[in-house]
Amino acid sequence: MIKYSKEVTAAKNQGRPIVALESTIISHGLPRPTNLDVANEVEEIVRSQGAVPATIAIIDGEIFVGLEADQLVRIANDDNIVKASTRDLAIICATGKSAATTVAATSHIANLAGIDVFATGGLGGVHRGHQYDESADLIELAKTKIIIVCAGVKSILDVAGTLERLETFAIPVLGYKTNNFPGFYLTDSGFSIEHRVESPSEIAKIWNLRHNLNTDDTAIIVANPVKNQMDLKLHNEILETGLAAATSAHITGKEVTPFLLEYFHSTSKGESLRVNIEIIKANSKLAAEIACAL
Ligand code: PSU
Ligand code: MN
Repeated sequence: MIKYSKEVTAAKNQGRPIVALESTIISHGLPRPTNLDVANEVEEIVRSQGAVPATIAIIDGEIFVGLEADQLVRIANDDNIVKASTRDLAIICATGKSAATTVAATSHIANLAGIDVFATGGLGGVHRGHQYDESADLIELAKTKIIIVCAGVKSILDVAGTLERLETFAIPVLGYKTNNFPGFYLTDSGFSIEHRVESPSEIAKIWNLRHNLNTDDTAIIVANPVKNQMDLKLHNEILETGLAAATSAHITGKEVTPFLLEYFHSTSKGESLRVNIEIIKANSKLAAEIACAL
């Protein structure tokens, strides 16, 4: 079912560390042409740490773990690339379509491919004011063994609600050198987290002990706060107008998150884009360090 890039095939044969990377951030999270540049730079960052990048996507009905250069270009530039969550995978494959994978779908495929570490920007979560709009990311992370490095959940979400759901699902959250849960664009979402880790080797130790204790059915979230956060006043203004714009435009379902991210990028005149890029680069570096530590 799964096809591997040349680089990932070699890494698997040699037992080298591999880091899974998500593709929805490329197709639906970042504007063109920056998206392709960032996708390439992120892969380079993983390599520079001694690990191998495996960007995951579906192309013409086939699942790829690791993309060749021309495939990455297609994910970044083709208008027909849809956003696929776990429930869409079999349908996209059966119909021969092409899709970028969300955190949920990427985690699922990475786990099938035997990859333990995954870097993304921000997780999906519970949406504000919509009781039943909860990202399938949470459901997938509740049943998939993977270490996911992110900058918390997007501040466009109901952060308190999302943290409660993570607790319900028994998904551990580790603050990387912090006790404050990060808010994607913001270093601190205003909510604290109990467990703090200081190094990739500490995370590797927890990963291994979880296995011994048979508490390893879920993902582990490593929350890595952005260093140079978005201007707080600008952030809060855009958040308020963006949520109102989404409601009045009747945006629903899987369009909500891309709509809000695009609203931030266009309204903040590059500021949210700068932060988003910093986040994904820092998370990929940390994920590569963790993969090496494992
Ligand atoms: N992080 C980013 N940009 C993104 C996303 C995460 O920096 O575009 C994507 C991920 O693919 C995540 C998805 O899984 O947003 C969540 O969408 P939803 O709320 O529809 O589940
Ligand atoms: Mn949703």
